[in-house]
Amino acid sequence: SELHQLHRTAFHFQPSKNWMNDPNGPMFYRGYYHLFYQWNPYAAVWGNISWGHAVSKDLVHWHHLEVALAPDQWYDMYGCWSGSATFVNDGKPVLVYTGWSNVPSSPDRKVQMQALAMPADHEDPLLRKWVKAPQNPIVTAPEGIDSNFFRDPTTAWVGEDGKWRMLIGSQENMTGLALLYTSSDFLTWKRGSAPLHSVDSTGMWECPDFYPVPLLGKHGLNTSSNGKDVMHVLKVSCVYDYYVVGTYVTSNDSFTPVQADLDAGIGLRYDYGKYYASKSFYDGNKNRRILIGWVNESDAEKADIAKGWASVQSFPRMVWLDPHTNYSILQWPIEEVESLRKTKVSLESLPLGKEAIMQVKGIKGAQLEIDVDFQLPEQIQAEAIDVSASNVELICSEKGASRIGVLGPFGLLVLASDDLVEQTAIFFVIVQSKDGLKVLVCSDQSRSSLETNLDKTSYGSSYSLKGGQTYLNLHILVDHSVVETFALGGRVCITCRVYPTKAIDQAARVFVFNNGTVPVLVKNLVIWELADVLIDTL
Ligand code: DQQ
Repeated sequence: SELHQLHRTAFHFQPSKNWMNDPNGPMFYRGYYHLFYQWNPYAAVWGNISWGHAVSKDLVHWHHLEVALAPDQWYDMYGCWSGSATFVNDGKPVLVYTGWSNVPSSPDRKVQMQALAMPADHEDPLLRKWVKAPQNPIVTAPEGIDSNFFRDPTTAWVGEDGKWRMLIGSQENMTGLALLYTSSDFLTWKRGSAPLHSVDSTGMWECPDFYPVPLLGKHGLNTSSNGKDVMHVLKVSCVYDYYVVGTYVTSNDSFTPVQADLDAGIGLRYDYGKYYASKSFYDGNKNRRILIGWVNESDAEKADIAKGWASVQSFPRMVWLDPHTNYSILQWPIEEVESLRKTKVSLESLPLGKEAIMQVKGIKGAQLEIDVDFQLPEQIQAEAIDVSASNVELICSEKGASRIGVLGPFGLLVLASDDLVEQTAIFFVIVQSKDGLKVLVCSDQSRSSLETNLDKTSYGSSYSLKGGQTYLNLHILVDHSVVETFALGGRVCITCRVYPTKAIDQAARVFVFNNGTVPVLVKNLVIWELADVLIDTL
């Protein structure tokens, strides 16, 4: 229906139609960014998985190309699953992906194995045609590993000995595994003597990602970089995208998390909302590391079929190590978003007393970038609420945006109708937890749409309130049915999907509110309307 098409995004990447999931093989090559993605060319549900392909000069304006990999070989006949790009031999790109097939000897048993593809013509900057290696499959499941749990090869990197290394996601007796493989020629791969990392009871590790970040600075590093000023990030996807920062010693391929209690699969998350199977790449064009993640729908499958499409990719984010810790990363929308900015409104020093709510005038629509600083009062008064990683989401929903609190809830309502019956609330609450003062960051979707049959789960996370911290920042991208929140300078990210029926397009409004009894101040607020990005086909 027409309403459904209004939920299509304006500047988040989408295929022309049908189902999409994981981003695959992102890279910058000869002037173009390439994005591949898990795509069903024939329906708006998962299946027939091929690698869709698009290129861009700026990671914002995309052009669709023909399918790069289709399930047309015996070893990938049921699907070309996730994988990564690596530059080999003088910067020539190759793709390694997972083929889903069956074993010729027992046709009912599905298996996963890794396959290699090369550009038909690496002089073509668009890399339009890909050729699968005659040697495929290049890696099959080793002894003791279930071939149903053997997938999603990472970008490869070179170790001290000059050999290539890559990770493959797996599990053994519910222990999540990042299996290490080494090679001299990219065709023959040998299993390392131990996995690079594993964590008990975390289940299958899908889509591992492993990359270096500088100890200091925001710049990106080539995936093979290492040294004393370098830390490594390991991300795995198991229900959510979890990451852990550690030190990686290439001489013995040991990876040691700096904080054992924040280990992969149990600790920090890239995003506390809808965000999965993400992948990063080193952007040699702008010397930074970029992260892209799959943002699934929150509506029912039959709604996806009706609208003819499902899923978007997150807006590309830059990632770097938080200079205040050595165990967490920061994320921020890439600066290219600025090229989309149109009308701007801003305001300063707006006091918000108890139960204050105010519409931000002069701006409307469902395509916005918002930046706001809330100033905290000198005297912090906090409700006694004990928050932990396991209860924070529940607290965000039980203590939603409309409740009267003490210092918070205060924040923004986006995609709000004039009468406020529809609204998506992004807000803060200051709480006194057993382990100190915390800021709750919540994304409350409970009133986001009058439509039922949607998953309106609230999302959230918490962060320790530092002594001397005087303001709290929210940076938000709103794009019709996606709201991506970067809170506290990119320390906490939350992405959600919402499907308003009234607060659509030009009828969508923004409000600031404070439902705490303690007054807060909007120190400054800036909102830009963002332009459409037309994704064409080359
Ligand atoms: N999606 C792919 C798999 C991967 C999963 C299949 C993660 O390769 O493990 O479409 O979403």
